[in-house]
Amino acid sequence: MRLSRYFLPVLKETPAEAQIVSHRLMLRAGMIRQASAGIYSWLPLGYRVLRNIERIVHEEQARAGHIPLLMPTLQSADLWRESGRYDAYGEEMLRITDRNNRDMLYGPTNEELITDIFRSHVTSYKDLPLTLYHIQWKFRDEIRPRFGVMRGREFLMKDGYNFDVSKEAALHAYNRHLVSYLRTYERMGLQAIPMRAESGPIGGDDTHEFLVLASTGESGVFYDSEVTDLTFGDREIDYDDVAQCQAVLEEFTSRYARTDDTHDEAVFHERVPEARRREARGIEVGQIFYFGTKYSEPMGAMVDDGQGNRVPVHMGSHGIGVSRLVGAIIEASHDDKGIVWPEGVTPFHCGIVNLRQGDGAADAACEGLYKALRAQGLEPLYDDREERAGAKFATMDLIGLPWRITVGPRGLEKGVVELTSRKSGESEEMSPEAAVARIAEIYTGV
Ligand code: 5CA
Repeated sequence: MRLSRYFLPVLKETPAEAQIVSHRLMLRAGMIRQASAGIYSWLPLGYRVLRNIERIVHEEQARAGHIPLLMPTLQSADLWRESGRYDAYGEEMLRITDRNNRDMLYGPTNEELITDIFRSHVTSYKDLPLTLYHIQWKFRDEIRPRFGVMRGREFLMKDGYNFDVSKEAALHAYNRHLVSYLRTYERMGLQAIPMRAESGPIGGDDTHEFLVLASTGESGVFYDSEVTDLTFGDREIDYDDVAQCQAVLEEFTSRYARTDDTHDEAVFHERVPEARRREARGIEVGQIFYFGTKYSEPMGAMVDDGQGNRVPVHMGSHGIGVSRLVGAIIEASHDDKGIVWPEGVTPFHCGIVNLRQGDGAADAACEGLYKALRAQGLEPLYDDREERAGAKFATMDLIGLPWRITVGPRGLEKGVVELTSRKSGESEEMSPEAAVARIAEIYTGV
């Protein structure tokens, strides 16, 4: 993309309404624009990051054997009356009446709708196990929408639902989700720690939240510092292997790590030596639940269990805060100049800064780099504007592309351009061909 033809409305001033750094940077970098309280338009740069997060989520769900579909945002109130949640959900639910006076709602979550799909089509244990998921907008009329996309009213969520014949099988689905989430967040450059949590309006006893440690997080967390040493890495997982998934769950959840809802000071002191006790704040970027037959029983989602009985299916639901993640990644990765995107989610793979737009050699070198990078399947952002070098650098630093190639007449006389890491700030001179090769190599396997 050439910046002169792009739509990147960066702000010079720091917006006064934004209280936390990710919100400020998202506004300044022209990623989002508030449409009304807690509701945002995703401008082109922000939309690219959102799509990258979705892509990683889809890829990791496919790896775990989960099947994508798409349910609507608007739902019929009648389904929610069947589960008993229509009245119970309270003020957070946006209730709508259509022209025929039918009660509708903008879905805050989809347990009822997916259970209705399931019960209409599946009747036998032979069709199980089954996990269906979608990535769709949700609406929760939060009392205090704040921090930009972190606590929105309209927000994008990946929500998945498993259907299993027994509790045992459903707990494997729970473990499988935990494992696949660890991999998903790591690909986004995040450490998200599974912590024992409260299930709230979704229900059930087994639940973990995934938290990214950040001082601006809305959740209080208490944990054994050893949990921060764990990494998932590129281990091979067979998602059908019950013992392997269970072992990963145990590895990542056996140490004390709880949100303030479930924290127990006495247990914390008993289980964790003082030097390893940590109290901090975290951003909840996902949550997994096992709630058994809470929805299948009242809604009649039954299967033949192979022994002549019709039994309600065991279910769980599993969510990832897709739009919240954009903010969470920025909270975890920025400096005083702007965003520092992890390679997995960056909106463009690298920037090209032309220090002397209009200079024949500099223009030709930039064009050459631009084409060569694209030929490698990479998307560079080429700053081809007639701007001062300082302004171009400031924009690149603000929008946080992990790599920048700087091209100027002086370097070109020596046959070199400069490759700079946004994270370390270190630069290296090399030929344009070497810069392209280096960037292509960096993104192999990301
Ligand atoms: N049905 C279940 C799992 S699919 C569910 O709704 N879970 S949830 O309530 O925990 O939401 C899943 C994730 O969505 C949360 O972990 C959080 O990351 C994100 N989320 C929840 N509320 C908001 C909000 N108001 N703004 C942005 N993201 C949110």
